Amino acid sequence: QRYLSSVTKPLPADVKVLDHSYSRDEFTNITSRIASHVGRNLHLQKFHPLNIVQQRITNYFYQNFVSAGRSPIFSLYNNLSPIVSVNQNFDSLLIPKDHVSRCKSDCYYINSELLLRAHMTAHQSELLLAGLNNFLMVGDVYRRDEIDRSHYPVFHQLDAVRLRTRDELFPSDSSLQIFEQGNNTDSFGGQEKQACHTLEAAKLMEHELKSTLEGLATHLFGDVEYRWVDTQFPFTQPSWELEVFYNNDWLELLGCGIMRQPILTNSGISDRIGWAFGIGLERVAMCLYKIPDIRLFWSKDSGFLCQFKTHNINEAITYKEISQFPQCTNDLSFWLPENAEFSSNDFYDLVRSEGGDLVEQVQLIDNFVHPKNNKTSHCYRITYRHMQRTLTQREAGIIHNKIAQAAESRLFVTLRL
Ligand code: FA5
Ligand code: MG
Repeated sequence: QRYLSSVTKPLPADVKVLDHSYSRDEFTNITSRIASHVGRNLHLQKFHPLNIVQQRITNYFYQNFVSAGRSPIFSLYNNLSPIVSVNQNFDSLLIPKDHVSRCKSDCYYINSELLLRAHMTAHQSELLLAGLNNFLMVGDVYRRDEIDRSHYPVFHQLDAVRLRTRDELFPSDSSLQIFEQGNNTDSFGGQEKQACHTLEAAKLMEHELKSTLEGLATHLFGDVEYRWVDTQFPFTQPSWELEVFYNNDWLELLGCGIMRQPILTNSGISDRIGWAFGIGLERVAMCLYKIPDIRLFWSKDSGFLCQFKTHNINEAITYKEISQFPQCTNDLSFWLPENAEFSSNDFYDLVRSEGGDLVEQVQLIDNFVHPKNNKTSHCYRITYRHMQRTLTQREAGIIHNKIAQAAESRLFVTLRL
């Protein structure tokens, strides 16, 4: 009896996510490891490859959809909380009560009412209800999955919605409508259009959607081969997937379709037809930058992150595999010489010659002028890593001291110890 109670430790009564406590119930399956990813916001982190990809996609929409006054008509929501209700993630999108995607085995539930969103589409209805007609949503999504080089339980999506009125679709022909009392178009395989839409409106929307997304694929990947694949989503009809042929393989880039009309009606919209899509950011970044492992996106390793430090988001970057051996980081602070020139580049050259290939990165992390004696202090963070074996902190320390001494004798700095 005593043994049993010590191994089956009672679970804490509450689930903690982002410093907030939620009550646990029979649906709870979120782990603290998964909860620790909430709030990392990789898509908002400057110079992160997912942030660069997000910017490239949003720029495409800003540039290609402008008002008469030439301002962008799409607005971007990239800070929506990933904690959503079952209603947001499923019900509002007409996902049937018995649909497999609701399973506990597929989602991270906080409890029977709340979960970590499984797709960005979870926010579609609330933004429609807020009155938006053209919007982009970006964020982290959570699905229970394996951890390997292409799967991770947390990834990022960008979703978009565009609504159109009759006058916008058919400005020069007042006889064309967007709605009709049609029968279900099962004669077209149920795929061609929803019963309430006219064929003209559905076809025009399909054309705008597809040409927009083909343009996006070209914007991201250049002159790429692509194909459209029919698919099904509970919230769009018809629905498609766009695949691109990249690095000798067909890659599913995104899912899209004409929004099911009851989603708009339920948000109080009766005079518009809409299209929507959702694209995975990791997929795009892994292809664009040849990143071999999806786990790398979560790396706090500067050897990964520094490769994306670019001020030109369209720069062609090819990721170079970093050593799997751990880094050692040491800081070096000194006062600059008062009677001699000093430039950071001199120091970088000195570090390269003293540290050789063991130095992965050098960053100036602090630069200040002492208010009383007017002397300038620099602090550099040096990251060491051996490419073939684990470098001990002691070995790194020896090189670090050599660098410090060389800086003192050759660059005339005064070490601050
Ligand atoms: C969806 O999530 C739909 N919400 C997309 C959508 C939005 C359709 C609006 C229609 C209208 P899906 O599960 O296929 O669909 O995911 C969409 C995209 O996310 C995929 O095309 C892919 O690029 C990416 N994705 C999906 N699963 C993963 C995964 N395990 N790892 C990385 N990326 C993924
Ligand atoms: Mg899919």
